[in-house]
Amino acid sequence: MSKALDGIRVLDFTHVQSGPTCTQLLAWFGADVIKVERPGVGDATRGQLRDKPNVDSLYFTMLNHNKRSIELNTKEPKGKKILTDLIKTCDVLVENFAPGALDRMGFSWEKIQEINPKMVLASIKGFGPGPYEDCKVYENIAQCAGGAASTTGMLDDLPLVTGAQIGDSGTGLHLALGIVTALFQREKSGTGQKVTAAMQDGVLNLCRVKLRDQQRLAFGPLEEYSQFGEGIPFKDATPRAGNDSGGGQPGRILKCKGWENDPDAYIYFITQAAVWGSICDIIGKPEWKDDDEYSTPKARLPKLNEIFKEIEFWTMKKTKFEVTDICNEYDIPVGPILSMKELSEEQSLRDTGTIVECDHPTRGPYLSVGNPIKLSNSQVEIQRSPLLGEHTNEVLRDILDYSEAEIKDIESSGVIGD
Ligand code: CAO
Repeated sequence: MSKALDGIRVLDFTHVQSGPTCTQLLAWFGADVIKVERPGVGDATRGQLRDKPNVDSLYFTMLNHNKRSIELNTKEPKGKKILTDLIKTCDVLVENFAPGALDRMGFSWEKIQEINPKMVLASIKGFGPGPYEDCKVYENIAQCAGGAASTTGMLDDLPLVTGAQIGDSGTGLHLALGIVTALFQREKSGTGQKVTAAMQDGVLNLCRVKLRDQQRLAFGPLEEYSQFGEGIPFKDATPRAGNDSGGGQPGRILKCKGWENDPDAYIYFITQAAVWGSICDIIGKPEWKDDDEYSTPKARLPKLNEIFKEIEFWTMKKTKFEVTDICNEYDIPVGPILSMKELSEEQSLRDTGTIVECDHPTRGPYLSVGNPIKLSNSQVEIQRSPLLGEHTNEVLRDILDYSEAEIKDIESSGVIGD
């Protein structure tokens, strides 16, 4: 079966998480992704958070599937010549260096266009143009600068960062969409273009509903926030909403059987208006159905603490899976809090390829998250990440058509490592 991005070649100058997420997606869709790494060093994540000595870390292996790796010192003249030849043969160059690094290397956007006018240059930076454009940025900085941290956590506690990598992987996803869109436009225009995704912008895009709430504040309190029912006044910025549901249907995280010992024995329970009657029946409060104090969503808003307490009396007597089964029967939207252990053992995720087991020559078998985006005509086979420089010779020989003599000469120069 052909793959969606068959025939697209990507020069992957990415490292750490944000850029590699993007190029991994392109590789899963069939692009030939060639990762360029510093000789002898490679992507810093190869050696970070290692669980086993002297093998590529899970950090690296889980972000660099289906890619080829070449070692190349792109600051040396011979390395620059090879990079120039690679730019000529590639469709996309993706990078997430610190601001200015590509220019310092001698490969400005103008220079890249001169070498290959069809090239799409895609970059992730922490910030777009403005006061912070020169700053280096990691995940949690982006979460803080993009509005996620100020709106996450409990009202009376510190701002919180989330475990979801919305700054890195989120921005990688944004960039991937920009790249395929630029490739689509190239079909008509014949030329490439520059695609940029700033991590602050990506996080803010994912926090869109919080900017919605910021504007609503001018017109009165946010009635679906718990603090409204608790009589706590709102200030002038969108507050932290704890585990309140983001939409107009109030929800909370409630204890389930075993919560005293199991940190994940909880359920997310949404009191969707459409199924309010069923909720009253299953929790043993049928009288609430016809009581004006409880029967309408508006009447319930100031009483959410009391209502969720009653629901929790019921959920605490059942496991999170029992609550899920019962509620699903009545179309009540609930979600068990699933631990990483439970997710890693979930058969249905294995069946769809969302969780995959890979083998690796030096580390052995490991679990990874496969492609979460499914295309019916572009099946993905998840391949292990490459060893450092595993494909250097193959790329020089088969893609750049260098002769054996040229390759020997390059080898002796040191620009592709030992
Ligand atoms: N050959 C020769 N030199 C190379 C090379 C190669 N193959 N690959 C990289 N380099 C050089 C770069 O050119 C740069 O050199 P200069 O500093 O002299 O210009 C140097 O290596 C370091 O690159 P860097 O500044 O990008 O890396 P860093 O570790 O200092 O910073 C990071 C890392 C992530 C903070 C920074 O790259 C950044 O802000 N990136 C943009 C935002 C981003 O993607 N952040 C997400 C990271 S995941 O949390």
